[in-house]
Amino acid sequence: MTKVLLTDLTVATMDAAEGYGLIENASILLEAGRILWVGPAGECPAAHATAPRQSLGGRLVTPALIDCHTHIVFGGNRAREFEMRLNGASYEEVARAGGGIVSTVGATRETDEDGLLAAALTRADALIAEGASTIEIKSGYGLDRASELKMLRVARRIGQMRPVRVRTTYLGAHATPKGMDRDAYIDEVCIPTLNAAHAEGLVDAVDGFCEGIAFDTAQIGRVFDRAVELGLPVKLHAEQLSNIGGTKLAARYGALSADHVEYANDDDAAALAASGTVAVILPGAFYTIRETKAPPVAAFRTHGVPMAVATDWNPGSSPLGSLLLAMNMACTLFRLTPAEALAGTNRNAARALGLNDTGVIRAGLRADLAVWNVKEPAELSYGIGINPLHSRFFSEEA
Ligand code: DI6
Ligand code: FE
Repeated sequence: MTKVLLTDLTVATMDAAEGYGLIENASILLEAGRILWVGPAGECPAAHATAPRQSLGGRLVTPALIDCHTHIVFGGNRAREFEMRLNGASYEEVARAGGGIVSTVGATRETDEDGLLAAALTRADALIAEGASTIEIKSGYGLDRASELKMLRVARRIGQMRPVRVRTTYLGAHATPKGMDRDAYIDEVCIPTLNAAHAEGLVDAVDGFCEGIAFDTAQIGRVFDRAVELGLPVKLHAEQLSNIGGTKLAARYGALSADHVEYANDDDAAALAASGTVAVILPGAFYTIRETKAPPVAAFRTHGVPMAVATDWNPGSSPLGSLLLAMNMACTLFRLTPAEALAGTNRNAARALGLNDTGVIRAGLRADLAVWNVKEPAELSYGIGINPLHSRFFSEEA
């Protein structure tokens, strides 16, 4: 990309500890996929004044959005199960009909790589259409070596086929395959599969589901120990349905993020603050499972825990394909401010993925920008089911 001076815009740089870092009548100079300069139009250095200009017609520019927690590679869907439950079926009846996470594992194992890719691309496209430049994608519906590797390969291919950066997360410790013992699964399948996936260069981070219905802290700890040996960062689904110590475990391992965290307490928030771990808020799952315990947002603020917001897009607990709607829900359900919700889908989402070159508009960082047909940043969280994206700039640079 040659030099271009974006003019006639308002920018929310998000390059501030609080608020939007708003500059009205701003200009942004881009070159070769990088931000060269940003500031008030009147202060643009003379050396840049001759660069080709592109007027943005008074629109708002923010960092491009980042969905830092998704499970968008999966086979089938669970609409039937949703319908059965609303027609009065009990949990047992749904399970007997093959519902729940095992049904997605079955469908994911049965679908070949191209089939999984075609479905996942439509989901990635929906996120891109709302201004996303970076998407995290987890495995975790394969639960055997071949199927977990297949999911991660599909995730990598999305990043090659679309103008979007994909960060892959190995979530082998998501559930136990039918008929297998949890400890045996962790030691004989999950960890060996992590080794294989890492050897193929398919893993950017390692995640787990720490919950009574999934894995305890000792089991997750064994997976994390291997991640540390491989030099991979960790993150954790923690305290979603109960408090069993996942958040403190994540903090002990210096995790990039602890996700869900509805049942986290004040001590957990202090631990996250001390380890610099991001709390990822996932209102789509809270809404879908009709949870009533909200995450401890006030404690996160008091202790200075950075908060991110993501879709958790998955076929079971969060079939939510809109990051803008996740922002709205974070505000309405959890009382995040619109500035916190926006930081949650750019600056803090980048941090939850260990990325320090995107998520903020600052000289030297990637030219990942979203241009919106709105006047003020609060409109992005305020609308429900409205997509005001005008255009997007994506830094192709490796
Ligand atoms: N937490 C969740 O809410 C989902 N996974 C997880 O770790 C549930 C996934 C599913 O039901 O398919
Ligand atoms: Fe999740």
